[in-house]
Amino acid sequence: MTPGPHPPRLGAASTPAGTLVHHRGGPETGIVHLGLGNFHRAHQAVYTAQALAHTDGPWGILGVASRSPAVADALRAQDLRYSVLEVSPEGTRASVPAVHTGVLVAAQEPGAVLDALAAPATAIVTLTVTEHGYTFAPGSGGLDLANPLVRADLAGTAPPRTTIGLLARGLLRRARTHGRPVTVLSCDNLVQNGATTRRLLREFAAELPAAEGAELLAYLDTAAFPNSMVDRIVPATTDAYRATAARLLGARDEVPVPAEPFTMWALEDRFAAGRPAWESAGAVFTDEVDAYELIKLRLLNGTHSLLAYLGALHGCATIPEAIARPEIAAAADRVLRTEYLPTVRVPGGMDIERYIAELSARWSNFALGHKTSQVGSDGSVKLRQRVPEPALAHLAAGRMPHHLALTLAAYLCCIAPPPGFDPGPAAAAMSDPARATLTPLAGGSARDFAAAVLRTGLLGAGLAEHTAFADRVAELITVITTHGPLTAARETAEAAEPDTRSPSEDPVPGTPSTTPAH
Ligand code: CS2
Repeated sequence: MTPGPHPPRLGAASTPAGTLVHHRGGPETGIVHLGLGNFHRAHQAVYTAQALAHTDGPWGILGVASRSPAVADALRAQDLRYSVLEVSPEGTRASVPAVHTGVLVAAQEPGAVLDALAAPATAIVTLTVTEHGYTFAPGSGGLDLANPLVRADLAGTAPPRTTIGLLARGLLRRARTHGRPVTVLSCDNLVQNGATTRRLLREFAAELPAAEGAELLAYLDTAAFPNSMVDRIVPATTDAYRATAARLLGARDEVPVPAEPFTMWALEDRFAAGRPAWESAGAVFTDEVDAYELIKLRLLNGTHSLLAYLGALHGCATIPEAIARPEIAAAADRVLRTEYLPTVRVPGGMDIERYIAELSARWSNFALGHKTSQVGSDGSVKLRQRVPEPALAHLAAGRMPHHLALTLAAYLCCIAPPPGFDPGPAAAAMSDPARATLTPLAGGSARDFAAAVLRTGLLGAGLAEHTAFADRVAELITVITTHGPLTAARETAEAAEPDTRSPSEDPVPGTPSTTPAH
């Protein structure tokens, strides 16, 4: 479609019919979603729209942005419409899920958000608030009771500002008004995301005054917290994507969401009050979510982190640029196959070789141009989910996980560069809540730096005891800062054992063995 010089704003009247995923206007609201970012709008919203196209139901989504009003304002100006741009080397296609029934900004309208969470018609509360949004205490994985925002939410004298506080207060209100059960479905990249959300809410309840805490705990026992694995690479929107949306829609969309064609969702079928027919949109309901989760968190996300940090240090703005460097591609392949793969179990029916082949193709999507700075951001919370357990498993088996050490070394060179080392613009553009804590540690020798970082508990407690691992991280920091990331990648490959065994012949003790692909 060719837009005129001034295409109209996208809205109900200007949405090209062929782009609508489903055609039923205004489904009732059954889902309240916290986190109105791009990932939700290209993943769960699309599955829900497709499910509605297949089977009608009260599954409209009320989308809640945390603080920034930008997306909510744009959606309000567009009759809650936006486009998903599926970007591949073959071209781009646009679709309009049209599944949202309202939008709110929690920081501006906390009362309305609490009302929505407590509404009897709300059957599911979904979350995409990023790893950072769960207010974990650094290192421990528990709720950060030292965080002033968490403390304020516990005091309850002002409207809640953290996700856990908001959820706790909303669920408490449910308990007090009608007590109907609800499902809380985390769609973030956390190990056991459902169980983790439940645990954090229980920790919050335990800090409340006794009667209130008991009331919340009793209600939580009636709620469901299925675990889920979510997967779709979704970059940030740029003006170039806005121009593409205008070209494809003949209408101006201020908040289009670019996404790769691949999409995957595996979840436990434990819902307290019904759910959309997401399976009709390709979601996999399975009892093996744990296995899917670890495969995703390690093979995809863990390797992604290494690509982002090495790539950024080499001056690559995007992941496809990074993986086009043979040294970086080789490091990614080695960390994936020899250090992550032996620590996961492949669920029945999953073709792991195909999954791995797809990963390389997905990372090489130049048309999508996923930024290294985006993947590299919030590493202090992301790496905790990806690196320590596999590293500890290898160390316990008497093997040095050289490429996991390289991941950490490259991360540190990006976020807390040793004095005199310039990691480049992509690294500088990475945001990370731990920058302020880590930067002062980088002043001394690389050895002291790596050991001090592990002692912060950033990667959990276990790794700090492994001085050999800290020393390996330190050596690689030195190689990166003196000879660059490509030399570090080459040296890591040389130091690592040759990649001759199949992981199924040599599982890491204590982890389930990799079963052959089906
Ligand atoms: C990425 C993920 O930013 C990151 O850390 O690894 O956002 C990744 O793109 C998604 O999990 C893909 O599903």
